[in-house]
Amino acid sequence: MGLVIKVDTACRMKITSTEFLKSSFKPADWPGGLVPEVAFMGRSNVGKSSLINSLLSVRSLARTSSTPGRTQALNFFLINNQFRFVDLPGFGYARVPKAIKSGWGEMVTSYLAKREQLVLSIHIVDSRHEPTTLDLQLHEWLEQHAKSRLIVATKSDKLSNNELKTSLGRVKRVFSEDRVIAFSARTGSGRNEVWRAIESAVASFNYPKVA
Ligand SMILES: Nc1nc2c(ncn2[C@@H]2O[C@H](COP(=O)(O)OP(=O)(O)O)[C@@H](O)[C@H]2O)c(=O)[nH]1
Ligand SMILES: [Mg+2]
Repeated sequence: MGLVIKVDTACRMKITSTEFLKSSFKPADWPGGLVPEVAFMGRSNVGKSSLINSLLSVRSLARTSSTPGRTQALNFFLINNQFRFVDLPGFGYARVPKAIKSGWGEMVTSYLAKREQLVLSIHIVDSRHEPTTLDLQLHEWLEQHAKSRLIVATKSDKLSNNELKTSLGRVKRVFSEDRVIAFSARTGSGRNEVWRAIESAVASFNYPKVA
């Protein structure tokens, strides 16, 4: 199956359709079909839903995933009938009981480790704060498992240019990464750059040959 991704000259992804597919609590519930997937992860309240909504130019599609009972699930969205966004549960939220916290690891790790059509893991951090221990653990895991990954430092509008520069330098240093994209859901800054990364990850997916 060929894949055509329409972008305008500014390389802004043209969203023709977005559809909430389902919330899944176990691997048997993950949607079928070898459709490339981009997963979004980060600690609770980091701005994950706002990033997804901004990318999709909707006000509250990703809110679906914050309705009670769904915050611990993997939430799947189909975009342009061509690829999926997967909203992973936020981690490290203090009010979440320990049992659920460790459940995050198990369910998400199993998704990240086993999902063959996962083409990009977008790890969201807050540009104002030092990455947490859980952020470092997640990053290390993705690196060790050779997962394509992208770090997005969000809420960049809350910092001055100088502060942002310092912060991005720190994030790169802490994660030993060359690339961190600064993003703001408020101004849309960084949005096209995130889309370009998603676009090339999705385009890299090799559909299995159909006999
Ligand atoms: N100023 C600013 N606030 C943001 C940004 N992204 C998220 N927020 C705010 O941060 C809070 C948490 O955002 P949300 O997207 O729900 O985080 P999630 O828990 O990771 O899904 C909300 O009050 C958002 O309005 C951003 O880029 N800039
Ligand atoms: Mg959310």
